[in-house]
Amino acid sequence: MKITSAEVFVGGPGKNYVTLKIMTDQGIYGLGDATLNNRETLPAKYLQDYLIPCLIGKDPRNSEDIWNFFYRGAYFRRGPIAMTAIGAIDMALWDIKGKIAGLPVHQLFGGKSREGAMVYAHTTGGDIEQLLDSIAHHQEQGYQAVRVQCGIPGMPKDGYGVAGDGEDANHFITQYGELPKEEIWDTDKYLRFMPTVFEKIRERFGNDLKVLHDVHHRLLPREAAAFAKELEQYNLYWLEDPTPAEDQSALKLIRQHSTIPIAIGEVFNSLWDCKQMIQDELIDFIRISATYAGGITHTKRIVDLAHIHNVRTGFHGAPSHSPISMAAQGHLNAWAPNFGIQEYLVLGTPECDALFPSDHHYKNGMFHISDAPGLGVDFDENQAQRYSYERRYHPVVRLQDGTMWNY
Ligand code: KDG
Ligand code: MG
Repeated sequence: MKITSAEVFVGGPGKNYVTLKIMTDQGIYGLGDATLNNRETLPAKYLQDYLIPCLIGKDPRNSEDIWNFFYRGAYFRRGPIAMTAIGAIDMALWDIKGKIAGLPVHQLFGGKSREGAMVYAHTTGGDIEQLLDSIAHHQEQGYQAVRVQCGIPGMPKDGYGVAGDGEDANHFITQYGELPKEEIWDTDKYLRFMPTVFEKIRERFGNDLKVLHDVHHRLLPREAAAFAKELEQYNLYWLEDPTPAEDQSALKLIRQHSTIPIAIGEVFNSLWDCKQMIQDELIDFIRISATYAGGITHTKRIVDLAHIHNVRTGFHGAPSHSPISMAAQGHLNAWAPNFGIQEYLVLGTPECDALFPSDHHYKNGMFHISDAPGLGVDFDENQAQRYSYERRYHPVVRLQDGTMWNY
């Protein structure tokens, strides 16, 4: 069996999905996702200019060797662009493998450990009342777990994770401006206000609701340690990215002062970015994604290491991941003995479903993976003709005096 060609498509309904299609001489094809949010053309170009020419003529069943050919074979290896591009190839090869076997991909690495995978949604409010309404609305839709982000009094209301009036909670992730929007951040106001939000949530919803919160890399280690200690009483499911992810030693200070579960890793691209924090058991949930961390082969390797160190999965699932990588993660979630939770924002607009037909579905707070062979997601090239690339940026963050801060 040989790979005969591969093509990259960029575009989608309101998003710049980067979709790879690998064709074989036996008519079977595989699909992968290389959507590096707000830098989408770069993995597309990396695939087209460097990786696809080497793929032609290779046996697609040798996914491990092909992964290492691209990883070890690149002298300047790792980084988000390369790992996202390699990841798309890897997903497509697992898709082909499953289709050859006539089996859904999770069967190829051990079958199902559970029927449905618990997911969490994003809830948001410009103030506490709006946030409580948003949580109640998601509970009605069956969610048992919600991420909560709230506007902070005295700070502009459109900060990270907070939808403006009448905006969808998912809007902020992908619908950014044509040039970076500037947000203002005030650590003291945030630290004073957020505990009151969790107090109100527990008063209104009790202790069963799983409550998650994303600090989005904004705090210094000492601030994060004090915040984590103060929040312990509200029994959070996790505190995400309390400090910038590249400083792994910062987590030690948080661990010394608090038992709050820590989730980190959505910006990581390889095992080497998180190996130390997993082995030292400085985190409770690993947030990598199949999209940004080299596809199924490499993500599974991270999950296996995490398993022996009591770290559970909590894969990144912002709406910038296409249904292809959400399916790749869905198969890992169905199998992983150390599954924790999956971030999932219902992507299912009619346009998105038409572009990526599949039988995977959300029901009552759970994601259910279908038994279709391979990844179980298709790609309609006729629909794809409707879309093209539109440049978008993440916002940037400044302190009130103008100093640049972490987005
Ligand atoms: O591309 C960046 C977004 O995916 C990120 O800001 C979303 O932090 C995020 C999350 O937890 O979903
Ligand atoms: Mg996050």
